[in-house]
Amino acid sequence: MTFEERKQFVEGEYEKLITRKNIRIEGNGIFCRYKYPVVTAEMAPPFWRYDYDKATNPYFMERIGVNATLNSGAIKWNGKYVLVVRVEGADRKSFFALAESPNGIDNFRFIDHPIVMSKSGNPATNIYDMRLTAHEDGYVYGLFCVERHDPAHPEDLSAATATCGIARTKDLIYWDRLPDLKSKSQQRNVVLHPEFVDGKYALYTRPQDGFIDAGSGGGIGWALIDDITHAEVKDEKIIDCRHYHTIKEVKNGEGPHPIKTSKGWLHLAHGVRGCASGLRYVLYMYMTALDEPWRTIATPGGYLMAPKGEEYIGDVMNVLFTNGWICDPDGKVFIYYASSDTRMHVATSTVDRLVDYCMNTPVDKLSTGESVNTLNQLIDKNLEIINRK
Ligand code: BGC
Ligand code: BMA
Repeated sequence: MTFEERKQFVEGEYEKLITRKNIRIEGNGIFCRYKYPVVTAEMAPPFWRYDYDKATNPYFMERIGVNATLNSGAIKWNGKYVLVVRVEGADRKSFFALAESPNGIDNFRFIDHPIVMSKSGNPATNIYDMRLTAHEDGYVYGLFCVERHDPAHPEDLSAATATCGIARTKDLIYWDRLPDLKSKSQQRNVVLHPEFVDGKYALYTRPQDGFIDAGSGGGIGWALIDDITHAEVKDEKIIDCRHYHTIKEVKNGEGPHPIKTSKGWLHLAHGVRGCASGLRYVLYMYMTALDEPWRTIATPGGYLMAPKGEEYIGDVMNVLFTNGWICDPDGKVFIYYASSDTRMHVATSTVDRLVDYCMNTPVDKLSTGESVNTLNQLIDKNLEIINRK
């Protein structure tokens, strides 16, 4: 193919992909998946990946590869469904870029430039997994993981540290970077609560012993912050604990910030357990009290969503991860999740359904005997209804 032919081919394939209509799949009544992923590496604009100058790129070859589009923050902005996508290049560096859709389920298109995130003191080697919060103080905050090589282990090339980076914006384009969160432990999966609590900013935290190990970290934490421009975790309490032989035995972490409902705050999180093939990441939910967002009031057992079909396959297999959802004024909820650190998907539900799910799904009583009892109660109740006829 000539330069012109290749250019036409690349642009044609891209447009076809971007404008493909998504198809809703009826499921278990709690949520609906969609047939196609909403953002993939192939949806990065050709002008990010190709040099359009015939003199310097006579074969119209790709120059800058995009490896994956994953763990995206989400927000409704000027009537559009906006994702702050974690884009990972072929060089393993992640950055943030905005992709917008008119309907939340397809036609996501990246805006021209990725976000240029300014430095805060110590420069980062990588940044990823932004949680967006339109806070009642009037700013939109982005909290994300900042990864650096661990200076304590210069000889170990894999030794890293995880810190929470904080930036805020009024337009999603220009971001003011604030100092990184100070905390006694390393932190990943930190999320800003949208309202002041006792006049303070409130964070969902995830203390961890090391870069990978949650260790004695215990689970999802809660901390009040005096000054967001010099944020420091002084006191942290665990509000959603890990347990032996559950979907969150090894780690858990808050997803996006919780959705406020008349019945309480709806939380979406990820849980991790170990298995012979590595770590298995699934999504789960819980609810906390309206007036005390740190107090759990509903803890449905098991997972809400686990990998299915092609979702199992990717750079990091057996992973579903979420850090973004959007709740429309009519109560429709768009859950944005990534599969296997490779691509973004959407699932839809409603506030009413998700509250019903949280309130009426049996809790995990932590043993096989209890699980069979719970199952038998439902079977007995159902058989009575069925046999009544
Ligand atoms: C990766 C993250 C991952 C973390 C812990 C980082 O280097 O970029 O995707 O969650 O390591 O495994
Ligand atoms: C984590 C997360 C994600 C990632 C997941 C699986 O620790 O913070 O970045 O999706 O691992 O690799």
